[in-house]
Amino acid sequence: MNRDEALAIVKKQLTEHRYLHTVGVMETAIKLADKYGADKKKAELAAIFHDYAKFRPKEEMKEIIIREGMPGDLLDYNSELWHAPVGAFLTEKEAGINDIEVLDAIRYHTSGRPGMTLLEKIIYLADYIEPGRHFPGVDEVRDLVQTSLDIALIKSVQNTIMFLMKKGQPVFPASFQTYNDLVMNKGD
Ligand code: DGI
Ligand code: FE
Ligand code: FE
Repeated sequence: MNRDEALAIVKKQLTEHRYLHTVGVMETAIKLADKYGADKKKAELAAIFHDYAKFRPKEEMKEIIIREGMPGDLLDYNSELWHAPVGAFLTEKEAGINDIEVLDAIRYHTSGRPGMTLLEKIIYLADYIEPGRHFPGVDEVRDLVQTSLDIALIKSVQNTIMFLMKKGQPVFPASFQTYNDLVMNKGD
């Protein structure tokens, strides 16, 4: 599937604002793939579809999570987490994309996971730093990504967890596991 076909499919699923975010993630992901030696076409496709399920009704997402045997603890946490695994499922089912690397990058774009692949790291970070993002700490991560993908990723996962904790919100265990895995394996 080429870029324009993919963009046309997701455009129908998204608001204008979320579509512009998606284009920002796509452009950022391609640049990161180029810089860090990942497959640029896979980065492009994963970025385009990463928020595919963002506006599905909660009941539909819940039903898919149960029916498809996705991790049960997802339902105990913020429903904002659901669009990532459900998005991977629907991207395969509705758009016919079956590249597991692309689908996993969509699946883990919100929480991350221990042992993230290069492509998963790129999509997580591109989602965090695309030009339309404006929140405290984003410029620091934009700077860090110029020198180290992993250091930038640790910072972004840390910021996300700290943001949730400051608001007194629960943190999904996979987010903590991602953080621990990155910090314990960063190799210095
Ligand atoms: O879909 P986007 O807005 O582009 O970004 P995203 O997929 O990273 O989703 C961010 C949302 O997910 C945000 O509202 C915070 C929430 N979130 C991310 N990690 C966790 C989380 N919520 C909980 N409860 N726990 C997490 O670990
Ligand atoms: Fe998302
Ligand atoms: Fe996003």
